[in-house]
Amino acid sequence: MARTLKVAAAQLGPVHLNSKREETLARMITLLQQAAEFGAQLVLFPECALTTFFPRHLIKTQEELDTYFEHNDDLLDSPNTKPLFDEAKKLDVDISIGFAERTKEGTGYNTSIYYSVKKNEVIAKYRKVHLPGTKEPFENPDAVNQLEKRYFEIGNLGFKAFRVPDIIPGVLKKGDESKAERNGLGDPIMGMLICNDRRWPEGWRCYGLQGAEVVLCGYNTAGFAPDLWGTQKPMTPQQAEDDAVFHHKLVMQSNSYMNSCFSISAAKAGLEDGKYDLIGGSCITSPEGHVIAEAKGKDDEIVFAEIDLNECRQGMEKTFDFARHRRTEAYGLIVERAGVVEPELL
Ligand code: CDV
Repeated sequence: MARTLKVAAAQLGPVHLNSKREETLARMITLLQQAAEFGAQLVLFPECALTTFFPRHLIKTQEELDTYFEHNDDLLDSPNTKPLFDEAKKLDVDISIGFAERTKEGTGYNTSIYYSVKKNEVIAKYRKVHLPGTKEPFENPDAVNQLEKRYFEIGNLGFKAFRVPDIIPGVLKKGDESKAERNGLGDPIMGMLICNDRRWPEGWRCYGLQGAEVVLCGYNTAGFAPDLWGTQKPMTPQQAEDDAVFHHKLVMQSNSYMNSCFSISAAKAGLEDGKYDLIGGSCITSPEGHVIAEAKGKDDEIVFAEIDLNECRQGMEKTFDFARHRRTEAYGLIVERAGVVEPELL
């Protein structure tokens, strides 16, 4: 039985410091409607989709900082986001969306949730683990800052894969296990990453070990940020942006391949706040590592594909059959050590 899903990345063009929340939400609703016209059952929105990518700015007051965060635990009820979920309900589409989360206790996280329209509830939440950049701004006043370590705590929910209920008819359910000769017959298994996380194979592998078939990743990636990335090989802004898109696709394709899963990535793209360039490159990749759909530009755009999750089986059962081929006894360093310790000098 084919296990097909129609999926979309909703790439957003720039959202500015002075963009009105209602206007941004209206754009997202338009994208959702366009995706539904394609027949999408699931639409992924970018990291911190509702506002400009504020961690590039040194924000001086708590009052201003608060305007970039969602304070309501329940996005389905919050006036900032309710219209998007209402539209998803109307269109019968699942959505995954990234936003800055402020908990009741006051902790900030860079968060992403998965909303299941069949359940009419948020069925999974992920908080970004790999926070890039610095706590303090760079000394260079022209640098593009990345102050996520200042505004967010490290995600505390781990990499927990989840099944998406009732999105594919006829799949194997609990209680039918007698029929289960192999994995890959149930409701689709998904995982979420946020932006910089996609560059770290450890998170992908945690999902791979839970049989994830689709990894969702929203992002805001600067096109030109030499202070952040280093300047060993000086580049023009265009060369730097081309390289950033290359690295984005490289990690989406290679990690999809090495974990035998599809991936969907959605950018916030274009020139934000008048001068900060974000790459496009939203794409859908296959378990064999191919890009099967990608954005053409850097504006609001739907990237759509119909995928068959059974395509994950080839890698999962052959080259990357983890149970047969992984050698955990040799991987101790990966969890014992964070930084590099070189062998002794000769
Ligand atoms: N939002 C991000 O996590 N951005 C980072 C950069 C540019 C440091 C990224 O990995 O794309």
